[in-house]
Amino acid sequence: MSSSKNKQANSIPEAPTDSAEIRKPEFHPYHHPAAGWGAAKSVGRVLLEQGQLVDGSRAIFRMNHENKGFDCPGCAWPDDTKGLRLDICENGIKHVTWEMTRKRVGAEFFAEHSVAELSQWTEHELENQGRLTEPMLYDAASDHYVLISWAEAFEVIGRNLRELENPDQAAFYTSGRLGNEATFLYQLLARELGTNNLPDCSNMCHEASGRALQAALGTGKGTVDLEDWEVTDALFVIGVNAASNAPRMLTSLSEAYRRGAHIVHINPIVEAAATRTIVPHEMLDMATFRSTKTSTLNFQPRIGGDMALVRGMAKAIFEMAQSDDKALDREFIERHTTGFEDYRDLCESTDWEELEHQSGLSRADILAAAQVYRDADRSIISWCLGVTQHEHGVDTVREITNLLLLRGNLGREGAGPSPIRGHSNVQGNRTCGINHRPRGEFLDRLDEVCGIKAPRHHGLDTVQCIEAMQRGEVKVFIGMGGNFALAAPDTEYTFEALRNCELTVHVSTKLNRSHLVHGRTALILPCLGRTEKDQQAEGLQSTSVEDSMSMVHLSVGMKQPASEHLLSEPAIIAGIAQHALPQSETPWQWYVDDYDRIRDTMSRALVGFEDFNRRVRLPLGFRIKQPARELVFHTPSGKAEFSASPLPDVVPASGTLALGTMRSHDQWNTTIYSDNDRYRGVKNLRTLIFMNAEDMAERGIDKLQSVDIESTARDGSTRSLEGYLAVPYDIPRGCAAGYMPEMNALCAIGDYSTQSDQPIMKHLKVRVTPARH
Ligand SMILES: Nc1nc2c(c(=O)[nH]1)N[C@H]1C(S)=C(S)[C@@H](COP(=O)(O)OP(=O)(O)OC[C@H]3O[C@@H](n4cnc5c(=O)[nH]c(N)nc54)[C@H](O)[C@@H]3O)O[C@H]1N2
Ligand SMILES: Nc1nc2c(c(=O)[nH]1)N[C@H]1C(S)=C(S)[C@@H](COP(=O)(O)OP(=O)(O)OC[C@H]3O[C@@H](n4cnc5c(=O)[nH]c(N)nc54)[C@H](O)[C@@H]3O)O[C@H]1N2
Ligand SMILES: [Mo]
Repeated sequence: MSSSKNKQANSIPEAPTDSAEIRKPEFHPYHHPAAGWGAAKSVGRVLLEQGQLVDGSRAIFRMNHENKGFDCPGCAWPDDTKGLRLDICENGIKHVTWEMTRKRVGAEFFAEHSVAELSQWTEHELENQGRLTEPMLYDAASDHYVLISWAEAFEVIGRNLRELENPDQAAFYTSGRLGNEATFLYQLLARELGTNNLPDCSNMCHEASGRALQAALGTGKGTVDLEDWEVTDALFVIGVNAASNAPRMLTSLSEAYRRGAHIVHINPIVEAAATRTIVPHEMLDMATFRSTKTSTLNFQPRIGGDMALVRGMAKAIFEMAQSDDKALDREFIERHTTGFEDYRDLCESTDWEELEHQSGLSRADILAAAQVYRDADRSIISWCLGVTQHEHGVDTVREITNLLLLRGNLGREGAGPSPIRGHSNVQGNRTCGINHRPRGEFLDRLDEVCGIKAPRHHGLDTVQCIEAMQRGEVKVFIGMGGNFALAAPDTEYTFEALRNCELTVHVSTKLNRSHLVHGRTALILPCLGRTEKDQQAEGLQSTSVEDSMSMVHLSVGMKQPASEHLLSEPAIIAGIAQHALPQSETPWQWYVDDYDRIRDTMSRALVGFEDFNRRVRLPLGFRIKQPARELVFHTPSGKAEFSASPLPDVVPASGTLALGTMRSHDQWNTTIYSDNDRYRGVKNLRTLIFMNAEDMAERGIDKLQSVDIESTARDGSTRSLEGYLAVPYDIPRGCAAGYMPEMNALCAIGDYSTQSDQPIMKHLKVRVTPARH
């Protein structure tokens, strides 16, 4: 359908435009432990580049500290519960420093550069200009963004929303770092207006986990916390690149290893966390280069092969149970579950050849994994995008839950499911109402507490929202953080969809692609970052966030704002609401004056937030209760439910490869810090494809040779990227990997999971050939 090279309007530039410095791509396999001096060096470089050597270092010491500092705006890994002095990591530091940069983007910058010109810049060049400082309006006549006052900006949005024929013509996107208080106001605004169109980054991330856990256990979240990680006997880590994407997990992995727990990594790629690490906060280890192992076993299934592996492990447990009456926890199964017999029959009737073929692992490997699971009294299974971004993501998470149920690994210390969430508050966003399919009870309570009449019909998720914009049915798009244009699948299609809007609004800290791919009217609204002081009428404010393990705690900014013109996210939402809903009885400004007032309302509207203002001020905050952890299951049967789904066929057809898109070590989603990927041994290169050496040889492709990649969608349409470099890598045959967001050009809009509606970002069907040009 499209070729995305040299078509600026509908694609993204691939190489820096401004520098003579196009450095030579390099690839040398990496053999050092994760974290340690390589990480320290990389942090130093970012601190220097952003002019933050002193302030940045000071801030780092205030990060993730018991309600006194700000929460790291990076990943959702929980904070150390023992008040660890330096609970930080390389990528968290890079992330914070990126926000705290001294560089600024104000009206003068936009006067100098037209949108057409900025469209030629790379993602790194755009974000690296620094913090946005003033509200800007797109001026079509000059093709420049021009200064606008906040009052006028709110009026533009208010007018556009008031003039819609119906509220479902607006969509309210959230990227998962919005604090809980702003989140609550944001969903209130959408629902008071009359729509549940609340697409969010979860739609591309852990939607599958939420749906599977809800169906199986009656809760959409994991049930374990960090203390469980500290006592478990076996940890299974499936489809997570922890060293890059949740680096503080390295501490937990190495501690687990030291006390003799088993750690099993399941990933087509042996990532850095699956080998050794220098524990990020142990300075002595840094000085002496002492590293700790973070793995006892590694299995490399084929892409999409996890469900077959997990089913194989269950089958092995059933086989063991014939002579070992401790292999199954029969009492637990009897008392707390339904559907056991069907699941057992299904496992028994699936033959080993099929399991080996679909998982890409030998029976001996599957048995070895099962043995670790059998020998552990308590097991935790954790997973991330390697499991969820597939057609059968929901089935796979349910299969993981089935395996846990077989040995009663639920509702007791050291055992249970542990999805690793992405953005720092993506889990809190859902808890506080960002959900395009809200439950009736949630809305009933919201209506009662807030005096509104929320719509009951479901709203649009990310993919549906793009399709609706493309058809002209959604006319106003508001992005509360994030970089929708690039994060979403099918770059060209998504660009067209956004350009089709009457109005696009982005509340952002940094300049990004979404500002350049805009609607007829477009606004950029700059906001405070998490590191900054948030001063309102009643004093300095704090916001709260919820981590991957359901701990809710306060985050307090400590830096002077990047500009005096910035508003907080709650203030921006309130400003929009007052203009969009002139008759509203919600006390928007009163809420913004003192966030305690928002929290008081939330404590009445949200289950689990009782006494919110007091509990959130406890030293470590509070944990939202997970009923499933107490073995209370809000499922139709009142029990934990086994599933019995057929195994999908994930084996690529001859000549094609299964391609997974992922992050490098030097990026935060669409934010690219550099073109290096240290742990994977890559320098100065992002337009690459990791391939098995034999798959390369078969196609006559040499190391770092230029190739073309063509994906084929379900509907038969094709998309392509040209001039990518092939990197021979330790990955199973038939599998390949490369970086998002560049490779989103290959993801067809219609290729989303029928189970979770998530775009299938980890299993693209591609053909790779030597480059034609
Ligand atoms: N520094 C940094 N931290 C981040 C982010 C970031 O961009 N940068 N992003 C944040 C966000 S929003 C999220 S959601 C998380 C994402 O965290 P991850 O899930 O680690 O993200 P990816 O980079 O997509 O890596 C996916 C991993 O799954 C593996 N994989 C691919 N396909 C399969 C498969 O079929 N089976 C298995 N078992 N594994 C597979 C890949 O080899 C890779 O190791 O990280 C969060 N943390
Ligand atoms: N192919 C492919 N595509 C993917 C994925 C994949 O694995 N493969 N992963 C998906 C996943 S898991 C996710 S979560 C999405 C990520 O999607 P998004 O969350 O939409 O994208 P980010 O890149 O995290 O957004 C970066 C922008 O956020 C803004 N920002 C930063 N801090 C703040 C703040 O404090 N407030 C506000 N208002 N704005 C701020 C900055 O302007 C910055 O440019 O991408 C998805 N896309
Ligand atoms: Mo994510």
